[in-house]
Amino acid sequence: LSARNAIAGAVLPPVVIAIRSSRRDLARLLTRVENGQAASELAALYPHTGQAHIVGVTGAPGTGKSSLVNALARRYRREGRTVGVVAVDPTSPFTGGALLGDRIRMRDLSGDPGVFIRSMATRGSLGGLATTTGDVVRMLDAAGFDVILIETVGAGQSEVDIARAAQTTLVVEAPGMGDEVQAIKAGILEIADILVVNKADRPGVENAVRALRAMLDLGHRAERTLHHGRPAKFLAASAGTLPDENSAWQPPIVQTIATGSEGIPELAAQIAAHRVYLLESGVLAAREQAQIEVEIMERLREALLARLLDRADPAIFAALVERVTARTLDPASAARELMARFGGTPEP
Ligand SMILES: Nc1nc2c(ncn2[C@@H]2O[C@H](COP(=O)(O)OP(=O)(O)OP(=O)(O)O)[C@@H](O)[C@H]2O)c(=O)[nH]1
Ligand SMILES: [Mg+2]
Repeated sequence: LSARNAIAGAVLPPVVIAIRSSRRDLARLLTRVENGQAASELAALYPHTGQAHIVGVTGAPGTGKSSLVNALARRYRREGRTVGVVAVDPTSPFTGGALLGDRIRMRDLSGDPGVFIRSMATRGSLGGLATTTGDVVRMLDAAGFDVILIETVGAGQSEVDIARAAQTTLVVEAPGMGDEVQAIKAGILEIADILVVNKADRPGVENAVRALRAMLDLGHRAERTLHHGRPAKFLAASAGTLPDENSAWQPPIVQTIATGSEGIPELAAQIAAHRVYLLESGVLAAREQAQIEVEIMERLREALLARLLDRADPAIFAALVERVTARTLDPASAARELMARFGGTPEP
């Protein structure tokens, strides 16, 4: 941290100095981020982000994500790298809702000034969980952590959205849980840069690895793009800039025993290799551009909707709902009418 402070010393905004020198300031600011009250601080620190390797860890409940995060964090610390952890799921050990054993394991990390653990306070936070998680990650990035690990329970679109904040995404499976099928359903194989078969000490590991390999061969990654939420007009602006990721990076399958730290060096090596690939191929820059486009669009959508609803007359809205319910008006026409009445003129 001090090295980075020295390099940019003269131009560091106060907020960056604060979060790099005081964990209490960092914690306090993160709470404000979660409450949607830190727009100016986020703006000030944004130029000082972009240094950390952001690693997402997702997978079905109980597959060993927290144990893996713990094992990886300890390994990075031994290498002298600092680690930020963001746990998004409320049942995660980091939130205290966990088994005692998990909390004891976390203790050796939480006393270490080179590790900062943050659990996301609530679902449905202002501006959406994915957006808030992204802002929390940015703040940890600006705070100077070398690696940021984001743990989420992989189940649906929101996890996919959160994974967009990550540069390298690990999808964690465990033998004998039927997770392979789960993964297809949720589409999370599509977001996997590295597949981890944890609990390799349990029976059925070979089957799990074989099933995953078969699925990878079937080309479940074909859909990996980030056009979600990008209108065609703007999509065209960056079309063709995304390299063909599927041919260039084949997601490795790494077997681990998180509780015994086995396979962790191999996993860390694959994570590092993916980082090198991202940088050298230009995929990192291309993905980031795509992510930024999506984020701006989403924030714009939110802002426009908020502005319109702010102006709209609740009585008129209620009347429209009634007409749609009575089948005298269709929903699209109702939305158009609201748009025509309240969305037309820009604010002075
Ligand atoms: N046998 C074995 N047990 C493991 C391994 N990794 C984790 N566990 C155990 O599996 C249980 C769940 O581990 P967690 O790390 O909490 O899993 P998680 O995916 O974070 O769980 P959620 O956050 O609740 O979804 C704990 O009891 C761990 O001790 C492993 O490699 N082998
Ligand atoms: Mg967990």
